[in-house]
Amino acid sequence: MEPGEFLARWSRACAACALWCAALLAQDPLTRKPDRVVTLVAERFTFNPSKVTVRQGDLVEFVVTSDDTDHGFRILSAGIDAAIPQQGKGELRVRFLANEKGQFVFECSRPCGAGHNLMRGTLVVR
Ligand SMILES: [Cu+2]
Repeated sequence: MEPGEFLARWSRACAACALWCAALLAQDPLTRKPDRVVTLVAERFTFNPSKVTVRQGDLVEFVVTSDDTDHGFRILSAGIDAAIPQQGKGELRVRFLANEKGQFVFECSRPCGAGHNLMRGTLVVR
């Protein structure tokens, strides 16, 4: 093989690889733009709204803030469990890929008082 042809082959291969990497990044749930951004407010002892409906296939980003103390945001079936900082200390952003249709429970996962066990909502994927 001529040196020039060798270089040309390699540069074509590199260009293909770069395109492939860009395509992968665009699909990656960590880097791609969400289809839905859902804002939730947590306060003793509710989430507002407490029912969220999304479409199957959506990449959903939850943006959760607290109106009082520390809370948690858990979707057990999705392996999500993260802390919601207390009021004024920022927000939680967490992503959920709605692969499966159905109803899922989201709930508080940090003991926050007498009604903690009742602090839950429903995520509907349809
Ligand atoms: Cu709680």
